[in-house]
Amino acid sequence: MNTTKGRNVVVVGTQWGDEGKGKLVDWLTESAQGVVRFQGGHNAGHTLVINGVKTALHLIPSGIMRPGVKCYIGNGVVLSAAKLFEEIEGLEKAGVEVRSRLRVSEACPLILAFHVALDLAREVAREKGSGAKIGTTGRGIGPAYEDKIARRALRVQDLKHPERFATKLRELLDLHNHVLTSYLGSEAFDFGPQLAPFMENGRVLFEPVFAQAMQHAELLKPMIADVSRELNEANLHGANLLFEGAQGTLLDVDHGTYPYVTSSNCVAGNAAAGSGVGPGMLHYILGITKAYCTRVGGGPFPTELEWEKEGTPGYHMSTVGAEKGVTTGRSRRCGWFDAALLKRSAQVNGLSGLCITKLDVLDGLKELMLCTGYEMDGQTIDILPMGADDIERCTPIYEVMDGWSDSTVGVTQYDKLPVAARLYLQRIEQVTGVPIHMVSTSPDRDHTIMMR
Ligand code: 2SA
Ligand code: MG
Repeated sequence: MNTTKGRNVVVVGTQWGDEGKGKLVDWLTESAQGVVRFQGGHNAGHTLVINGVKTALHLIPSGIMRPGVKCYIGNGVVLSAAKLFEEIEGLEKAGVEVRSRLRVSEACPLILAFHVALDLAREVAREKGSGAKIGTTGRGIGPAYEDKIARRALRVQDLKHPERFATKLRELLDLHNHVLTSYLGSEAFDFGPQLAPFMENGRVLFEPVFAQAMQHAELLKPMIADVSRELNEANLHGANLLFEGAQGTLLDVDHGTYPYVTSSNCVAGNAAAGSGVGPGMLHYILGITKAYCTRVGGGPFPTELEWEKEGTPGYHMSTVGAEKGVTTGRSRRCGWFDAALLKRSAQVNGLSGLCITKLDVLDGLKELMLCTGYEMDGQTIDILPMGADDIERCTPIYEVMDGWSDSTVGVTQYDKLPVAARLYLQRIEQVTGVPIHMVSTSPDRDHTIMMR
């Protein structure tokens, strides 16, 4: 990878998230001066293990764990100020300096209490209706992006103008309280202790939302910035920037398994629009790819295995891989590696190279199945089709490969990997057409193989 001055890297998840982006971003930050989040919100969960100490980040870029690195929250992120300050305080308790190094775009749409209420109530309505929940993280992400696209969102910059904020908030509450009570039947809901201070009879109250936002405004003001301009100028002066994707390509609102997706564009191209830089500033696109597949939440998953039954390969992945959501604690579904899915991901992201993570989790499996295409409506296809309805009709076509019994945990040289592991990696490269540039062999940041 070229890490000369002013070269920027985008890190994206190529599957359904949780590919191990946090570790890689942190590791790559050694040669970066700025790390940028450009989409999603605190639905993300990035786990870092540094000197054996585990830290989970949701909203703040992973670069925060490296002293001196600047962190940016771009306009494409939906921001819960409440969660931001929770996270800042947690990091400060652990001795990490945050406030002087974090810049937040004034154009970020805000996530407020009613977005969370809408998210939770909609999921219940979906379950009662079609029975098919999206399985959202319940963080208000979708409703906040809806407000953005409908051009009525309250944004970070509105926090600086209390009267303007109050007027817009009243309008938003009129609309959303109507939806909550008349359409979603929110009076009958128990929204839990987190929302209790903000709600009465299924309606979200103006006063507590406004008061909390104004409190956060004071704390946030020193960090509010013209992130687009700062990134452009930093890069001009030779800074290397790292754009940190959240979730994964198959959760992208356009290219993913729609409608079982998140509400933002997770693909590499959005690093530009979601932070305010030109696409020419995205020099290298690294696709983080788990050596098998996982998915948390609902929606199709062609290579899914039975993962709750002891003794099965799926159970092995789930337990050895500790596959639990970092944000919600939900178990992740597990399955075989899907190279036809990765082909789609390679195209929509324009991947420069792959980083294969969690290879060590496959240690000890006798046989590995690699999906290279699907049977769909009597035809053979070699790339994941668009959207959940078509994907539901796909039956995977597998190649059987030998597993390996030696441990790969902590291996840092490619030629120290077992032969079968190298063949597995080579086959992934062949089918997807993307070179593997890195392999991660444990959550520890030093346990990484650089290929070239
Ligand atoms: P949402 O809340 O509207 O974004 O949910 C929509 C879908 O997107 C999925 N989603 C995720 N999938 C994997 N990882 C995510 N982050 C956390 C983690 C998730 C967690 O790192 O483990 O802890 O549960 C993430 N965020 C959103 C979600 O499951 C829905 O399928
Ligand atoms: Mg995650």
